[in-house]
Amino acid sequence: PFLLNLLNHPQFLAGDVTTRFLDETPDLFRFTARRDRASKVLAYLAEVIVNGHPEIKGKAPERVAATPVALPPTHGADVPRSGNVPKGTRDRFKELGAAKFAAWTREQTRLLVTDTTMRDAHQSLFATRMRTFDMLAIADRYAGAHADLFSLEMWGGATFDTAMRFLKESPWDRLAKLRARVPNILFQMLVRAASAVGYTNYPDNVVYEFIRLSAEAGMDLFRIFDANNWLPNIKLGVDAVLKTDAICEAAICYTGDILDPKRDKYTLTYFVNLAKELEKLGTHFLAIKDMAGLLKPYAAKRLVKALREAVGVPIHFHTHDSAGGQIASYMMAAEEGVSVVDCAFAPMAGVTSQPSLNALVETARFTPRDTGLNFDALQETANYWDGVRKLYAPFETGQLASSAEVYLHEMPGGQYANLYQQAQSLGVGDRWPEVGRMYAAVNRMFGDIVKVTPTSKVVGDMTLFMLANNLTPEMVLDPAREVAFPESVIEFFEGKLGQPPGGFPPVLQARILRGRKPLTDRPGATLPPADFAHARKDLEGKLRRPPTDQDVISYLLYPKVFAEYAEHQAKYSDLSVLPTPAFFFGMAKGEEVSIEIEPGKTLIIKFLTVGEAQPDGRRTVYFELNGQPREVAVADKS
Ligand code: BTN
Ligand code: 3PY
Ligand code: ZN
Repeated sequence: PFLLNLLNHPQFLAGDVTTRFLDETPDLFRFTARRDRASKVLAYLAEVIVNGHPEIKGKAPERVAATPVALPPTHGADVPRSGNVPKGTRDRFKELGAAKFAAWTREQTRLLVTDTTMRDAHQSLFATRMRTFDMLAIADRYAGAHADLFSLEMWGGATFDTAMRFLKESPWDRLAKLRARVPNILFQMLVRAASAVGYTNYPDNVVYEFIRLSAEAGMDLFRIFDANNWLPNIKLGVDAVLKTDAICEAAICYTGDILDPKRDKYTLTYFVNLAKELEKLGTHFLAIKDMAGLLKPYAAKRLVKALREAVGVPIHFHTHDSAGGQIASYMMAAEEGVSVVDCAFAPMAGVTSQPSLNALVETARFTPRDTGLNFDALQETANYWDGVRKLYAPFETGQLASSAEVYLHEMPGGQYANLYQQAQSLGVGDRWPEVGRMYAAVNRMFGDIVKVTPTSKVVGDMTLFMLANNLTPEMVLDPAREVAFPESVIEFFEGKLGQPPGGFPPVLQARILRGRKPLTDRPGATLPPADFAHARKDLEGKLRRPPTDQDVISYLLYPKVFAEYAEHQAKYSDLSVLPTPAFFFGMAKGEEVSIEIEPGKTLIIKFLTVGEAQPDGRRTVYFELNGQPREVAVADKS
């Protein structure tokens, strides 16, 4: 094919060929690149057909593979493409700039709504496994039919890590592709302050560069929180956002119960004082980040009232519906002047996810805080998400209903499905009810901390460690017993995630550190700055191409995960273009998928059959690729 391309090239035919012709004429290689790309995709499909997807094994529901997700009937036709999209919040933000946009937000009477379906909802329901493919399929419709949403939370939190680690796709591509399709609605992301989108504090220059690149890639609003509500760390994240033109939304992480007179650590005063400090840092918005769904309706009323009086920035309320009552909290907050609330489309809402967007909109209808959002438009999009959710059944926890037990264990909604997966892989999945109780006991032992990534992961790790080793809190505290504490627990007590409110419980800390001195300063103040040039060089060798700035920061945040992801890319190419059933469950005999590998270039792949195992354990998988027979040999690992 290369020779044919060369012989038919107009420049070649015209005799206009220099020695640099091959270098300067990339068209010639395009055909080979495509053929190569097709072979890689076939190699992946053959592997999944013969051996299964490593995460799915035995959990592939037969029906799912055969059911394509239906797009809303009005998808496409009535949806204007770029150039002709209705104006949305992003247009307003671009026109006003961050500070004036925040002032505009605070003046609005209608209750504004953020849709978290593409980030927190799937993080909280099925371990952050939603693929870019299923987001892109509905993106045009968002631009066309949902331009009146306040924002889409579609990046950050666990999505960055999970995209590479499990889905083998680029989080940066997801952002770029969604941005191209949805130019009019504000995009927002969740950043764990000094931990960026990771589980440990990074050097300051990594946090600055990550936020700079995210803003450059099209992120509009950054929600910054620290897992200890620790001001020095929050300040770092806020400063990094304020260096860009993006919107800064610093968060107070809510925990405890301000209505309970017996709990005096996380009081109304504590939260109001923290909010005032955040406003002093220069944040444009304030988030109430109720990651576990503990802010009950009457507490929400008191808190929002007090915050409205204490700060001038608009308030954005985030909760999880784990116990089932959180729409009431949103309405109480709405009465007290909250500006924006976080919801997810109904099929992706409830239980450990956000409250239902469709329900919230109807609850507020014909009241002074009517959202003005259209019932039918929302319902059609909800129907789409209903189909998508079914594809991810293997990653669900099986928890079918809300549970008030969250008031006991206080586990963040975003951790639930992930901790469940971890419990399964450690062989304690069948003891899930015990996990909640042990989680609460670990929290008490740690001094009643704020539990949200990454501190929630520390509590989760300790919980699973104690369950797996049949340890009680008394046994852990018994000085006569040797306990090999998990690494994340040691780091937490070393102060590597910052300082929790009220400090560490001294006896447990001394026992864990065995005489070593903990950090009391901001970890970023002493961590040596990352060496970007060195990382770039290191990566160049691994990638065999010049790394982009995005590659470099991904590598600095997740050295191992990024390297493995890059290797997978090199072997199988970009798989985000595969429909989700094919990606996770392979294909059924006779099934055909069409894959757009680049705009206008489609591969039609039909899976025919698998041959008998050869003496060397290999099987041949038979496909048709654009009508031509193709065979792939795969080692059968069964
Ligand atoms: C949380 O723990 O609060 C949020 C969930 C994030 C879980 C991710 S999945 C990959 C990484 N490894 C873990 O053990 N947990 C995190
Ligand atoms: C995350 O950090 O991923 C969270 O969702 C915290 O709530
Ligand atoms: Zn959340």
